[in-house]
Amino acid sequence: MSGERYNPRESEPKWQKVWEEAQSFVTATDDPRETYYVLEMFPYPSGRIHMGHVRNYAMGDVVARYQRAKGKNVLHPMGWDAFGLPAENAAIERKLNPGTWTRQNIEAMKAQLKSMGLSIDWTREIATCEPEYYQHQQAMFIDMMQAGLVTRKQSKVNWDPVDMTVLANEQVIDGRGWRSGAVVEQRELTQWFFKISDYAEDLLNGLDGLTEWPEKVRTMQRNWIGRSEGLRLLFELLPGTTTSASSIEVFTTRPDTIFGASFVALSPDHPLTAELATENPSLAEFVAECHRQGTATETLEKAEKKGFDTGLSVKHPVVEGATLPVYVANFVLMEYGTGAIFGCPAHDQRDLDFARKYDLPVKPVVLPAGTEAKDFAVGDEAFTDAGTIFNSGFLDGLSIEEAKKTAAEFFAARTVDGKPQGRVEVNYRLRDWGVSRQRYWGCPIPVIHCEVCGTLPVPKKDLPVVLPTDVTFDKPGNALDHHPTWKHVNCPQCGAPARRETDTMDTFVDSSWYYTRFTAPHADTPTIPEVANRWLPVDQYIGGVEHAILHLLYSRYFTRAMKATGHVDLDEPFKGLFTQGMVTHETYKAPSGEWVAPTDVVVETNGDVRTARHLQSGAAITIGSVEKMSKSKRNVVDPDEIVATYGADTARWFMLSDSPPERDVQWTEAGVEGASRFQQRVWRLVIETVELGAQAAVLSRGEPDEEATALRKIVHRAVHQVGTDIEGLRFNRAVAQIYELTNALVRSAGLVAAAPSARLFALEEGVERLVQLIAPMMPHLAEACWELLGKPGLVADALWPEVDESLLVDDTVTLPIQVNGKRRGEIVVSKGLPNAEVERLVLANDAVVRMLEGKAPKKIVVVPDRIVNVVL
Ligand code: ANZ
Ligand code: ZN
Repeated sequence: MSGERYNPRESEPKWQKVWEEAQSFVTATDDPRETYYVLEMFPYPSGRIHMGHVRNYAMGDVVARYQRAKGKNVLHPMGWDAFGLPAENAAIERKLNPGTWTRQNIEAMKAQLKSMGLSIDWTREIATCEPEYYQHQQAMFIDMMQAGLVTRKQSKVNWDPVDMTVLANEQVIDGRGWRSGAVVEQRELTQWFFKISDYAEDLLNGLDGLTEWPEKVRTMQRNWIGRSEGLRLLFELLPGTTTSASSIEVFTTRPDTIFGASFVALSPDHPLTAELATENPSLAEFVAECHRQGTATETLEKAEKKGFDTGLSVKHPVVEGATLPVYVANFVLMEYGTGAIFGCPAHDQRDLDFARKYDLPVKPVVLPAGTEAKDFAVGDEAFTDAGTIFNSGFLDGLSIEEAKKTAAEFFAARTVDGKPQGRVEVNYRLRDWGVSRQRYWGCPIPVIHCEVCGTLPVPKKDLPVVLPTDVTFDKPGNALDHHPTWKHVNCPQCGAPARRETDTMDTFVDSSWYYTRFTAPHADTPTIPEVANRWLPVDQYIGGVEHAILHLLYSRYFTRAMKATGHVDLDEPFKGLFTQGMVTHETYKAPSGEWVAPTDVVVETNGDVRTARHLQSGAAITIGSVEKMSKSKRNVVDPDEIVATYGADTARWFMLSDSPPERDVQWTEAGVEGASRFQQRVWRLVIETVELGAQAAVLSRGEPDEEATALRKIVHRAVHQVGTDIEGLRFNRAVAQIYELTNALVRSAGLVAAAPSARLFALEEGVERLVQLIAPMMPHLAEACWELLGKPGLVADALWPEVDESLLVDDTVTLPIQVNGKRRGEIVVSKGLPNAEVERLVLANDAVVRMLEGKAPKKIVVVPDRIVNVVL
């Protein structure tokens, strides 16, 4: 038996079948035990899982299996983020319906996930593209409309004139559509919005309570919400200006710099700009040019600062008799503040670039500490740090913060047009969430437009609004819009012919509540509130940091919206958040400059030198840097191939072992092989233990000797440590503990043969614990070992081993023995052993006996728990 190798290819499918038949991971809601909800971000069904998925799900599965073993009622579901653009693109390329393509992919990926042996409750599987799911999203959309959480308004969008669709800011690259390459236009479209900005303050404050989130994610969310306290400030237009307004209101966060103001600038979309442009064709042309440039914040930041002098002037609010010119500037956004600013070039980089270009004054008003006013000048770089206000009349000598307050109070007390000149205002960078997409493959927005009655929600009894399947993609644009009949309906109120909304929802809506649906996936309402409340918040959410902002913020908002509409009773959906690092791999390049896949490369190591050649042609290959696995660099390893070669347990183990989970992990052949060898090592240890047990069956198990107790201490400490490390998500440290434990057990297996009656028990106990410790990580191997050990039931159902606390305390000390001041040996004794006992042991020590040569020592000095001195 000991020659037998563990064969994952046979073992893994076998145990997967056993778990499935026993319904081991099906979760019941009425189970009275404490709940634990662990969730990995659900995948987009692209067709195949990648190594990033393997890492993500391996981590989640360790947590799920561990918490089950700790006696919790664990919810660990899986689903599919199944709507979105790639399906439509595939449909166009392959002439397949997006639904067919998506469902095929789901089947393929589900089989792959199953081959990983994940402890998932598949009875709760959901796919966001199925009416069973999205009908509830439609119902909640209607609830949100009725609760005033949804609005419909005009907004500027990036419009791709070739693909005939709206593009997200990220899809506009250098002013062109990412797929079509067409120059993107700005269009005003009427769109649906969730009023997330109403929750800006609440979403910001809620972050303080999310103590189990990475600090960096909380910071990213804070910055995204972007709270700033500022002042709305009125600038009077000079008397005689023939515009409908007599003043311009700006928003500023730096009223302390008002004495340094040198111009006022309006957004190209400001109403006053529009008014002036009707009379001024060159201004109209400038505005059109700004629109072509795009509104993506990033584009704006990189773009050259450009302005148009309107010829208007305003009074300087504090410098008597001075005036400031009014420009229209491409970097002023209409959606922020008031859509107008005052520029202080000395202390704002954009303003400085602008001032240099249009030759406007640059007057410094903040003096850096330790600088003389006469020595301070601003060159090409604005001074934006702290300092003392100068050149500023009544603000001179104040700090920035003091000056902000003083200026705000000053302007609040003055009036312009009968209104206070300044009003303190809090602003947020967070915009309302536009959810309309002119796309087929998404959740239809459940609304009907009637010329008489206006825009009405679809009556709930008529839900779901199902996507038609007989669509064609031969024309660019929205296939729903092109469908001959789908959009033609009768008005639910007056019965007249009306038009169905053909926009679908942003796929981020789908992923904003799926974790709630998992708690009652088959309910005929969106949630069963008391069930959702019992499971939520998710105890541990695990996913990539790329979702740190949008997905998590939208989910936090949606939970609040669901609370406002009575679907759940909580604010924060995710109690613990963990963002895992990426999986990387070396890159390989052929002489032609093409990337070569790792499977086509043979790497040879000669001492410290590693060389590579092409597997088929033998051509020399350059070994490049280690990069995130990506198709473009071809440095990907296919999970299917790894599972076929090494088994899922090896892949899981390696993913968990090599680096801290929040860091990147480099996939290497050597690493996987090491993991595979470890698997065999555990298997051999179990076989050996069983054989020793069989040989010793006739022996009665005696009292454990020192050797046995030492081993038991190692075992119990490992059980304790692995548990704490898994709870702290330090999987690599848990793995390191297990390696150490295995080494200790392998060593002691050799010693057991010498004294089976005293030591076998400790070895058996240790090996059994080892099998339980590896079970969350290598569940198939663990089941096979459990069976071999003759344990009843499944290790997947076994409770986490109890730790004998008395074995955790280190209750022995090693005392050095000195004879006439020279170290001659040592003894291990229990802590606090009485001196007389210590003396007795010392006198029996071999080295001491030899040196005494039969005589009695002059003196023995025992320093308790420290050292023993023998004087001859
Ligand atoms: C004068 C000033 C002087 C400013 C100075 C800054 C530095 P945050 O902090 O990000 O909220 N601003 C206001 N509305 C704007 C808009 N619609 N588009 C572009 N820029 C706008 O930024 C607030 C600052 O950004 C405001 O404070 C304003 O410029 C500018 F030394 O006012 B400041
Ligand atoms: Zn009507």
